[in-house]
Amino acid sequence: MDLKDIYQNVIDGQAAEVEAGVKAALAAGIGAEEILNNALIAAMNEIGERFEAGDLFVPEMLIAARAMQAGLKYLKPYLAKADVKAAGKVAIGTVKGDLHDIGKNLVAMMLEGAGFEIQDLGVDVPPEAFVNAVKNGAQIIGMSALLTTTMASMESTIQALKSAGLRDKAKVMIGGAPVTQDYANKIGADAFAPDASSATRVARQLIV
Ligand code: B1M
Repeated sequence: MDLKDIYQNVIDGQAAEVEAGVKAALAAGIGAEEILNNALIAAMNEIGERFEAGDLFVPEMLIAARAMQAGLKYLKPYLAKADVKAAGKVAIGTVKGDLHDIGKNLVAMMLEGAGFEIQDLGVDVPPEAFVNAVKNGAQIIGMSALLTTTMASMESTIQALKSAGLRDKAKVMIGGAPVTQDYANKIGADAFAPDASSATRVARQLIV
């Protein structure tokens, strides 16, 4: 099994084959970073491009993301050993009062696939938890909301960061079905991303 097979199995959402492929590639002496960049991340980039082009949809994206995660899970200890530098540290959560987590999980998976270190704060996350994450070194706060009624918690979180004197310590990225660029501008977020693959691109820009 070579990197092309792993790549194709991620695209096809074959989690067990991806894990087996990663193990075989490591056993064959291929470096963890090479497997990560040239097979797992490359495949997720293609998935993201196809999603943005409307050639595939959320279910395929989720299945591919899970397959990628299966490989990533096995690769993680090797990456730690190889001391691969994380692209940045992101604390992500669905805001207070909101229990929708499919989109948030997808964004977290895509960011992790792109090399970011992820702290997943879960759902129903109060502003103080985001503030604590920044105190603990998060460079990006990612907030997801699916309900028009919970979007206001994004603004409360930004206010809480300001009150704690931490607003300049982290970038704030927001998203979720009812969230827009206009809303991001209105509440003073640093960025909005409409979907998981653009979230990866936006996060990379925020870290530079
Ligand atoms: Co609910 N729900 N739901 N729901 N639910 C919606 C959101 C709703 C639009 C349905 C409807 O009425 N048509 C509606 C909201 C209406 C509104 O506010 N205007 C709604 C409602 C009303 C509710 C309840 C209040 C229902 C009730 O109990 N009466 C309740 C609320 C519970 C709560 O949160 N407190 C509720 C509950 C639930 C379930 C638990 C049953 C379930 C959630 C299961 C789960 O998440 N584990 C659920 C579901 C599944 C949905 C729908 C059907 C699908 C949401 C979803 O997962 N989409 C949804 C209707 C719909 O959207 N068609 C609906 C797929 C997901 C991949 O997309 O989350 O948009 P999305 O994420 C995208 C982008 O938005 C973006 O990237 C993702 C991938 O491309 N993105 C980010 C998301 N977060 C991001 C963060 C970023 C960047 C990009 O940066 C950090």
